[in-house]
Amino acid sequence: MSFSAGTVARRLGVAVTTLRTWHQRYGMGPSLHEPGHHRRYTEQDIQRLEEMQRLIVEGVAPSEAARWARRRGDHARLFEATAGADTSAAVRGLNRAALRLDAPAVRQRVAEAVRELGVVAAWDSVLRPVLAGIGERHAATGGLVEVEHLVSGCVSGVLGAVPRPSAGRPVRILLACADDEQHSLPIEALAAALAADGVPARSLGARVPPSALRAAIRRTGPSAVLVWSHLRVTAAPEQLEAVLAERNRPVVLAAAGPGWHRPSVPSGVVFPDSITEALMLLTSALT
Ligand code: B12
Repeated sequence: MSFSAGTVARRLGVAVTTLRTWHQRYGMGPSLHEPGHHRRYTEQDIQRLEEMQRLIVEGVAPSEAARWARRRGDHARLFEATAGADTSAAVRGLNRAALRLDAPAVRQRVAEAVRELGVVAAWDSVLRPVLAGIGERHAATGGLVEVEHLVSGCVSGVLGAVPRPSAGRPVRILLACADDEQHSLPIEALAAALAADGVPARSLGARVPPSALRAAIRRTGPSAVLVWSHLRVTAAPEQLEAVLAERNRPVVLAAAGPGWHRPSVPSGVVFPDSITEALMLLTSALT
């Protein structure tokens, strides 16, 4: 199936001239070319454009939105390739080791998943399901706190052991948990995934008071900052407002995690929903 510029413009609700601009300026044009005919858009081209449009609405600059939308397509293809792998055995194995409180086996299983799938796929298809399962059972029974603690420690250890890019390179990404927020594993996974892509990041870990976040921003001048909040109570929007008010504010400020109440968050902040989206958003600020 392929589509004309007119059809695509109608579907997106933009003018055909806007589509042309996106093509000429940002390389977001139709990819299907038959000799003697106008180029036509494929379904994939349209998805990229929709993604770009969504980001522009969120306040991302068009050039960055285009770059991100293109890379998202590449990541999606990569993800489909790894998603074919059956990870249910890895999830079951890790769960069993966790319930036995067998730390060496837990560490080994986590390390195996990271080695075989890479950080992002290991997080999304093995570690996250196991953690979420533990969380659900804890919510239902009040138990398993010991399992949660043991697994968290092992996952932290393995993610922290993913080799970091060599020292001496400028570090332009800053990751932090919100004030009083103890759920740091998602930003640990993110730091490890960035490292695996060769991108250094500075992580302040759990429970970062707003004054400390601002001090770190002043001293290191990051291009991109991500603040994680898992809980509603730790998601005070003032901590983001303070970052935006900095003279040297970052190009990208991301609020990640289910704690944030989006309508209360100041505009100019973006909301990545997944580790893949966070990776692309943060690295888009570096170019
Ligand atoms: C591990 C864990 C802990 C560890 C954290 C260790 C650490 N270093 O991170 C410890 C033991 C410290 C802990 C403490 C507490 N915890 Co806790 N914890 C968890 C657990 C099991 C996993 C957390 C995690 O890493 N989640 C990440 C993944 C696994 O979550 P997910 O839902 O799949 O993720 C979604 C998004 O967040 C997003 N996403 C996932 N990863 C990433 C990465 C990036 C970069 C991005 C952008 C998006 C993204 O995609 C998913 C789809 O939306 C969760 C269960 C859960 N479902 O999250 C409970 C959970 C978050 N904890 C909970 C609670 C209540 C607490 C405590 C208050 C308990 C207590 N009474 O002390 C304290 C909180 C203290 C505080 N002030 O922060 C509740 C929160 C309920 C709520 N919404 O209010 C949960 C949901 C468990 C439950 N069902 O009851 N916890």
